Amino acid sequence: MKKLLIATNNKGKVKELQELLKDTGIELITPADINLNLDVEEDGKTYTENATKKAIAFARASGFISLADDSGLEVNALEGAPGLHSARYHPKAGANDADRRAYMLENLKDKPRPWTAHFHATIAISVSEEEIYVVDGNCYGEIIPEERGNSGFGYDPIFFFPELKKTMAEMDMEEKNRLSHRAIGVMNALPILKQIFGL
Ligand code: ITT
Repeated sequence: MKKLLIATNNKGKVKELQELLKDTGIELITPADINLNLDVEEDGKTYTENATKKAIAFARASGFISLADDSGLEVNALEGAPGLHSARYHPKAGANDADRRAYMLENLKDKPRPWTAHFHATIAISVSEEEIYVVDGNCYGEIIPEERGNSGFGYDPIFFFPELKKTMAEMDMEEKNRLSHRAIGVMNALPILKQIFGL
């Protein structure tokens, strides 16, 4: 059976992608499964460039078909920031997810609410250096000034769905995996994966 490498070093993404792809009949492997330690410099100007670069680099290093995700949170009151730079959105090196959430709230505190925002995910699948597929997904909500919930990762505790009255961190994985940008991206990738893996 052909294998698919989940080409990310982000443990939160690994868990979600494993769950999203678990009933496809595709055998999933992670970088940890094959002792692959690869840090790809994300110097692209678009999500597509970064996702493609990561998928190709992991495919090249492992020999496996690879699926990468480049994602970010775009906040309208911050002119779309942090966007592509969401993983590095903090002036200090060594900052963690909680520091980045606090930094975002600090930057938003004088701006009028609601702080509307959306998550974006671009998924790239590299079969070879020439055969690359790219799809994406978005999900819409708003940033709230206090953290709620303990699930998920990254900006989930401050990303709120007004119609559901909960943050992404107040959802279990099953619910997040029905609504998230990544879930929609994977849904859009499924026909491509089916074709690649002959399912
Ligand atoms: P890889 O490049 O190894 O996949 P990364 O964390 O560096 O891991 P990105 O460059 O795509 O990945 O950065 C995306 C950042 O956007 C991520 O670190 C979070 O801060 C944020 N983010 C993306 N998806 C998210 C989600 O579902 N929930 C909360 N925050 C998310």
